[in-house]
Amino acid sequence: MADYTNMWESLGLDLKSHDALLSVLGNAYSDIFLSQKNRPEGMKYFDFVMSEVHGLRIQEIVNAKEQGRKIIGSYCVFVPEELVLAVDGVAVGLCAGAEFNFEGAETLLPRNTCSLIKSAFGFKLGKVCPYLEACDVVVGENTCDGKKKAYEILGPLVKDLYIMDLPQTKSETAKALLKDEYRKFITKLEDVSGKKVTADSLKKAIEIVNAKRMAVKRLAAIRAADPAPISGLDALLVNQVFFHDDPFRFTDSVNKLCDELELRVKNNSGVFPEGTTRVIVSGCPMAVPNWKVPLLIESSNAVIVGEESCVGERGTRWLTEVGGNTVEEMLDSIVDRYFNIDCAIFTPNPSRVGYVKEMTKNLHADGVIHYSLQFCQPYIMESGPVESELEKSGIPTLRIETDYSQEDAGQLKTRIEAFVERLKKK
Ligand code: BJ8
Repeated sequence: MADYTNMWESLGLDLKSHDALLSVLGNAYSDIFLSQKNRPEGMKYFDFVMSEVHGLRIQEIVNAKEQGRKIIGSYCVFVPEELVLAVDGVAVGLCAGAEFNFEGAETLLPRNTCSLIKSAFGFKLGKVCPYLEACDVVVGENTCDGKKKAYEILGPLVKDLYIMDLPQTKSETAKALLKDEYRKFITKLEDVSGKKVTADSLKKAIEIVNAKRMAVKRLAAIRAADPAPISGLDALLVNQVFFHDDPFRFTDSVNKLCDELELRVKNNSGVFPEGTTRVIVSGCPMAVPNWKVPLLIESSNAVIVGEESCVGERGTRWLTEVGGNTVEEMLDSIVDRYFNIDCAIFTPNPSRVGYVKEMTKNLHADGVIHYSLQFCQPYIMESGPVESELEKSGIPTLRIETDYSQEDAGQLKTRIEAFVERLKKK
């Protein structure tokens, strides 16, 4: 990586802590990803992205800022990238997946807060996230209670925190609320950028984001093959990079990867032997660099063939209809698209378990591992009913609850291995 010290300094990063973080990350990446056997050639692009995730990509974002484009950060897949692109903004995902500076985070947050929220605060207080520091606006969405209340504390720490309210049910009134919130968000984006959302700019933005989603949907479908042409770890990485990369380059790279994988499928070649136990992971999102559980699964003689998660199919499986001619009509399509998202903050939320079943069938999975972060009430609460419903349908399910530390890795590995054994005997 080139020397980006001046850029990091100008963003206000704490260089010493940032160096320490990058070195831990770099080592973890080599150990976890580069040591995998028979990886697709197309993963080289993603290796490069990861090696430059705080370098070249940030340089591009800083250049975009200098050209007057606004950088809009968010923590949730309910914040429509289409609207950001429609004012020529740059959308970046800010969810944090590493245990960094939790002591600092716990000076502001209760200890019993999920790791994802603590990590976001740890990164902010430790000044190590160049994405967050480059943001002109950070969008905080009212989803779970943890995030909702944490944004009240985050507000004074960032330049411009914009709160987006979100519904918690799937009623018609709830849908109207979502539309109203997206309308207000358009006004906010127009104010900060000085640009108008037009029918033309919105249509183009919808097409860009749809193309990105179609590429990852294509990748998701290829994973139905046995032998698995790509590891779950690599596929997760692609889904994580989705939130950071330039959309055009990302789409192009995923499609190239898919061309290669389709060829692998044709030649019956894969990363794990044919007949390897196949699992779906369902639950809380795994933000980069949260690779702990997938690594444990894939080092226990199983392969992950799908993620029912916001960093996975829950975040990408719906496209936005491209039919309308006016901003209003297109906004309706955007609302229709986002209102489908079956996050556990909704009550009731039956479509989620229905989709896990569908994924299990389509991807020929042997079982489901339900992943919840400790203190994440929505997903932990939902995990019981999800497990019973899946087991009732003959789908073996393992529920795990964990955090970002490595303390429980041994215990989790034992449980995962026992579950994989159970699946083999099916
Ligand atoms: S749409 S899943 S990205 S809210 S893990 S912070 S839920 S306590 S992340 Fe999410 Fe949007 Fe829903 Fe998806 Fe709260 Fe749970 Fe923590 Fe979570």
